[in-house]
Order: sequence, then structure tokens, then C-alpha cells
Amino acid sequence: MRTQVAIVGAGPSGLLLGQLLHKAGIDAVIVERVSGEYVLGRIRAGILEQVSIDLMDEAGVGARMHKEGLVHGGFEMLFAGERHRVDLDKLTGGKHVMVYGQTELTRDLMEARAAAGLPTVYEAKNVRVHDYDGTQPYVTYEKDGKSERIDCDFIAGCDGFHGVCRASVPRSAIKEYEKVYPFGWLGMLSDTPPVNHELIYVNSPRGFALCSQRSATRSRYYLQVPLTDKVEEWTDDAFWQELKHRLDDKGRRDLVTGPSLEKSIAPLRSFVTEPLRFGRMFLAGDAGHIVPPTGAKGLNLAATDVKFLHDAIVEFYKENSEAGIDDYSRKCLARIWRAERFSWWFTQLMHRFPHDEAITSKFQNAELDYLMNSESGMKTIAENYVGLPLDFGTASG
Ligand code: RFL
Ligand code: PHB
Repeated sequence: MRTQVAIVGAGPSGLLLGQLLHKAGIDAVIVERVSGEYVLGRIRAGILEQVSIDLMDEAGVGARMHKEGLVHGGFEMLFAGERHRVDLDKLTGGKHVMVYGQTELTRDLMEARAAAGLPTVYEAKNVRVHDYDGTQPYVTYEKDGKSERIDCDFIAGCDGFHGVCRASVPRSAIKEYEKVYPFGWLGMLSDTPPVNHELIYVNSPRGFALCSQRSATRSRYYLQVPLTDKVEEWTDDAFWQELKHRLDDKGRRDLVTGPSLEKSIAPLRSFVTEPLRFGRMFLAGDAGHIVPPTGAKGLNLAATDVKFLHDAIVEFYKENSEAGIDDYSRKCLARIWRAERFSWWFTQLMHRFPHDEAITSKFQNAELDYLMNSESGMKTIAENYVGLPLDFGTASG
């Protein structure tokens, strides 16, 4: 088989890239390790920044998102027993975010791809990338016991943190920066109305909690838990009890409990790979970087990588120029490091770390108190949360 771009991974990055390239008249084949149903079963992100909303529109798959997505012009921060609202709309001159689950976004992209008859190989085993240092890279895999090969001009590594693309790069050609946090997030999805019409980020003496949602009838909650906890040990009742402990009186009154649809524990990590381009192979999304989910940045960063990669590939084919390709890493990394910083900062501000001294939570509360009572402090949180502009700071490098 021959194509222009071989995309490894059919998560949000791979599917969005495939759709944008298709719109630009560029062929791509996607190879994915697991089944489509498995991909859709992963409950992950919930918050889209404007750049991601715009890209879904550009890819021609935004209709359901605009119908069902919930526009949020603010969120709440609960600490020292009190709530404070971050008015995104007012603090950023009218910007907002949208609650639309990663599952739904992925489904929209998958359906558009299937409707356009574009090739995706699901359950491809033993995927390998070859010769990306030259001009004739190729991807091999096994499917139904047969070995297959895709010849291409470019390889897009959209295969997530545990993917094969980054792992195939010689260690001498890559630098990885990593911080692993000493706790995880236990997430629970339930068909119950959300406790609040906006998200609530909670810093409590018992640890962080997040009250999020997917719709007016579906809630998504998270609890900070020790890494040693096992998800099977957390009954639904235990989850609701612990969430109530971490909420305020109003939250305890308003919380509607019910059976869980899904529960899982995710570790938290900050991770960045430099560079993101290796000859004719590019890393995009979680394949190149991970943020702790506190800042809701992972999916949005993936979407911006994909935008920059799409623009660079289009420039290559339509204008016969490699300038975009050459600049891919630099452009992505400038944005990535800003989001990494925000996500790390917001994580350390909102969580309880295992060996913290009593004074640390006092520092956290003092910082939160300062931020909530300062116009510039509030603006800092708001402008990072809605997402910094794509060209932020590029003039000065
Ligand atoms: P994905 O989604 O991991 O998809 C990669 C795909 O590649 C496949 N793959 C392979 N395919 C072929 N061959 C191989 N050898 C392969 N190895 C892997 C995998 O099966 C998979 O289908 O990466 P992608 O597309 O870059 O998307 C990134 C996002 O999934 C991720 O950044 C977000 O989910 C992060 N995230 C959040 N981001 C936000 O922007 N807002 C949020 O509110 C938000 N909340 C979250 C999150 C992540 C969470 N977890 C579970 C870490 C909440 C949580 C709890
Ligand atoms: C979610 O709804 O899954 C979600 C929302 C905000 C975050 C992280 C996760 O910061």
C-alpha cells in the first residue's frame, strides 16, 4: 500500500490529522493497535479550548459538538471551605471553554472518516516505523496473521505516551524531561445531574477533588488518591462519601449520587520530548508530551500540534516548501512548555503532597487567597485556562 502520510494511532490526534489532511486533498492511512470500540471506551478529557473547537469546525465535524457541547464562561475554586468563581468571560474579554467529552469528539471524527471511506486499520499488531531519516519512510504491521507495509512520504506519530514512534528513536537523538507526581486521579462517570452548573476545582485537607460533567444528566468526578490505591477497592459508596468530605456544605447538599458507569485511576505526569521531528517522522499529542490533567490541557495541546503539523504538510505539498516542517518542533514546543508550566503550577497549588509540612497548605491557601483577590492573579488563571493564543509570544521567539 502507498499513501502520502502514514498516521500511527487513531486517538484524537491521529483522527483529527487524518480529517484535516483529507480536507486539504492529502491522502493518509491510519494504523491503530486496538479496536475502534476500545478507543471509544477510554473516558478521558472533557474540556475544549477555542482552538480545538475551531479545528473541529475546520475538519467539518463540529455540528454535533455545537449542538450538544456546553459552553462554560467560568468555573469555581473551592479552598478553605469557600468557593470563588473564575469568570473566564469577563477576565479574558469574552473567551470561554466547552464541555464536550473526548469520547464524543473521537466518535464524530471516526464517523466522518468512515463516511468518507478513508482507510483505518484497527487491531494492527506489531506496528513498526522504518527509514524516516531518508525520503522513503515506511510502516509495517501485522493484520490477521499477514505482514503488511505502507510506503509513505511522512510518518505522523500520534500513538500516545506508550506508542512505538517515540520509542523507535535512538536515545542519542532525543531528550526527555519528566516529573511523576506521587498520587493519581480516581475518576468516576455517573448518570446523575452535576453538583454544579460549572466545574468546581477543590483543594481540601483530604486532597484534591474535581467536579466535572458531560451533560445536564451525566457527571464526571475525580478524587486525588495515593498511587497504591486499586480501583477495585473503591466502591461507589466509598467514592461518594469521600467526595462529600472534600466538598463544602452546599456541595454536600446538592450532590446527587448514583451507580458508576466507569471508574479508573490515572497516574499524573509532566513529560516533554525534544525535538518532536525526526527526519520525516513527527510526534504529535501524547506521543510527545503529557501534562497532569488539572489544567485540562492535554487534548487541546494535541489539537494544536495537529494544526501545526497539518499546516506544515500542506505547505510541503502545495508550496513545495519545507519551512513549516523545519519549524514544527520549535513552534509546538513553545506552546507546549507554557501549557506544561501552567498544568504543573495548578497541580502543585491544588493537591496535597505526601510529605508536606503543615506550613505548605498554609502557603497554598495564602496563594489562592491572593490570586482570588487580585485582578491580575485572576487574569493569569483565566487566560491560561481558556488557552493562550496560537501565536502568543512568537514575535520574541
Ligand atoms: P491517545 O488518546 O493516547 O491516542 C493514541 C492512540 O495510539 C494508539 N497506539 C498505537 N497504535 C498503533 N501502534 C502502536 N504501537 C500504538 N501504541 C498506541 C493507542 O491505542 C491510541 O488509540 O493520544 P492522543 O491522540 O495524542 O490524544 C491525547 C489525549 O487523549 C490526552 O491528551 C487527553 O485525554 C488528556 N486529558 C485531558 N485533556 C484535555 O485537554 N482536557 C481535559 O479535560 C483532560 N482530561 C485527560 C483528562 C487525560 C486523563 N487521563 C486518563 C490521563 C483526564 C484524564 C483523567
Ligand atoms: C473532565 O471533565 O474529564 C476534566 C475536566 C477538567 C479537567 C480535567 C478533566 O481539568
